[in-house]
Amino acid sequence: MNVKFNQLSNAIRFLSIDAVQKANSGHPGMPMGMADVVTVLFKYHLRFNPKNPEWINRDRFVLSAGHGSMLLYSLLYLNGYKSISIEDIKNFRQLNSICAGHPEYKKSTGIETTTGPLGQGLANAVGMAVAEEMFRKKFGSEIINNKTYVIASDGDLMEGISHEAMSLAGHLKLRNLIVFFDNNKISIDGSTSLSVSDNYKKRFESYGWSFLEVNGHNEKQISKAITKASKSKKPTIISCKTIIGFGSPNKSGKASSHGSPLGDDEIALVRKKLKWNYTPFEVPQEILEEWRKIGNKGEQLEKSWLQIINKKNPKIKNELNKFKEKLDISGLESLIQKEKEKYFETKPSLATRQCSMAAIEKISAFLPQLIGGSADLSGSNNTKTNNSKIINSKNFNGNYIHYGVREHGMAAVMNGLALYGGIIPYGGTFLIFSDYCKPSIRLSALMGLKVVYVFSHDSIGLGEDGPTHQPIEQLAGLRAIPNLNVFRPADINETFECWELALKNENTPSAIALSRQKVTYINPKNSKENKCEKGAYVVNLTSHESNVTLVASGTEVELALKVQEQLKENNIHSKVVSMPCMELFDKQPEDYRKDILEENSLIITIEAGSVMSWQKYIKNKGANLGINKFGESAPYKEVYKHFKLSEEDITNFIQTKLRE
Ligand SMILES: Cc1ncc(C[n+]2csc(CCOP(=O)(O)OP(=O)(O)O)c2C)c(N)n1
Ligand SMILES: [Mg+2]
Repeated sequence: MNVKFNQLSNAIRFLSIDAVQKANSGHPGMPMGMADVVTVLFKYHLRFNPKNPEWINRDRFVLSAGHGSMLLYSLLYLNGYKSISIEDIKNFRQLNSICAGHPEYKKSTGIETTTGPLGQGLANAVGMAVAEEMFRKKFGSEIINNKTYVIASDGDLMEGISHEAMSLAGHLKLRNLIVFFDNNKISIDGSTSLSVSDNYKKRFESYGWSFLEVNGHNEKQISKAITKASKSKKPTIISCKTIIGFGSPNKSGKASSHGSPLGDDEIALVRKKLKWNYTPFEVPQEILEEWRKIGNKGEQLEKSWLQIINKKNPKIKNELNKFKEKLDISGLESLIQKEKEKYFETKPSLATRQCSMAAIEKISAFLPQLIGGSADLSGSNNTKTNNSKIINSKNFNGNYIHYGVREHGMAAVMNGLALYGGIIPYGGTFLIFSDYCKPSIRLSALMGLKVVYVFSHDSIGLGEDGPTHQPIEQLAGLRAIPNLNVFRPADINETFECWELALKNENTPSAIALSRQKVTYINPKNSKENKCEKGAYVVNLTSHESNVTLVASGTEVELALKVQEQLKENNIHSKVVSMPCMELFDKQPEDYRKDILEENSLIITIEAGSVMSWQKYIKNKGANLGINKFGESAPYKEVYKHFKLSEEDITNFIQTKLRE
């Protein structure tokens, strides 16, 4: 039997329909509508090798419209990826199935990123395309020349993040980025005419993209457009006019096919209409074989690529292999120790954002994989150092990206950079605007990516810019995200240590909160160990008999030390604990935690922000000192006084407490 094009695409349609029906939940409409487009892509254009999903020069395929996850799972199964069997597809949306409701990134599976929150995949793809440009520059275009393909839905393009990321992609002229817009004009509430009147052609052309339009069910048109896009010097969006739920007599073209099973009766009608006379989950041998032939081409593709490397530059293989492994950061510890020793002598008083710049400058000289940037606050976040070389559309041989005022885009692009491999991205903005990055930070954490968020201006200590810029609830909010380490170092010593930990943590992103205002050097002992590693440690105690424990983070550690002195003058002995990272502290064995926060001590926590994340640490009569309302615009010392966070206020508070 000669397998026809539509039999290949119908295999995707019916696997999707059947899996959604069996799970009794999911989204059949999108895979049914886009099956033809992806069949053309995989059959004729995509360079991938199911036997080696980690092939560095593979084309990336990002399903930004993650609700259509069955489209991706069907493709991976049909092409012969080991990660997904027919049994997995039958277990769609069940506990522990790789075929989760929305695609969840897992190395070596063919699932390139986690998608579902609309717009994220699209912006991740921009990061992947930037990474490709960088490595193409580094290794040459015969060795790195992969494309990044994305499927984006109406919803993806309505999201704000799509504007940020597409604009940046146009600015950087990412010519290997090709987006398929599933232009089915349907979203959940019904026709997109309810809510959007954008002229997509004009929108994308104004960003500096090529815009093409095809009938998304016409094999030749789709293929021609992809060929054209591949030759473009700009990123390309191919608007594919498709019918959601294609093939369903009663539900195609309607929102009702978007997110619910079609139902047995309707499925029977689709089978009839598309002439698919097979049982659920059955893919006839010839059709499966035809698909597998497509997948099997990948082995040869990778072999030919290896031959080019052998001919051109066999030594490069070692470097390319590194992409698959953990990044080599041996030597980081001794570098940081040396710096700490130096600062122990000079004991500089610097804002921790300046300390962070010193750390980045040192580390980036030694770790070229560190790729920085800022959302238009380079000078304030201190993310740009003397070692920073700007990346732009004419030169990708750099290590610093000016993301523009696009915090959300920046965060998602960083995820894409990390996903490509071989890069540790860091990017800065004010802590207050971590809220503008939040959905992507959450995905860094969910995917377990090594991404470092540099958040300066971390409290009311920024002063006159006032409550719009003074973070209150941001630290608590970040700490509430699972698998994110939130660091708030107290001086240069801690800042270097926190950077070291951020770079060592393989599967956990980090947010480093940094001060605008100066802090004094607090490290009493010249110790080789990384004191921040356990999340909290004792900085100073005035007596072993102390009955007050002051626990603080960042700039408030210095404040706690001053309070400690005043208490001592009043014959009250205390212990000051610096807690730069709650997440690491909470993971310590009970003995350590009890040693730091003794049961019968009066525990007072101090942080110039919401007390929410500190409440778990107080025992007995203890108290959480912080700020649970919006800040004030004034010189920062006055703002501290206003919120009763001056040393006098805190000392008085503790004395009163002790008398209770
Ligand atoms: C950020 C975000 N907001 C809302 C949703 C819920 N949601 C899932 S799909 C969708 C829109 C569906 O329309 P479209 O993107 O055009 O997909 P189609 O129905 O055409 O497949 C929405 C609102 C989401 N997944 N992510
Ligand atoms: Mg749609």
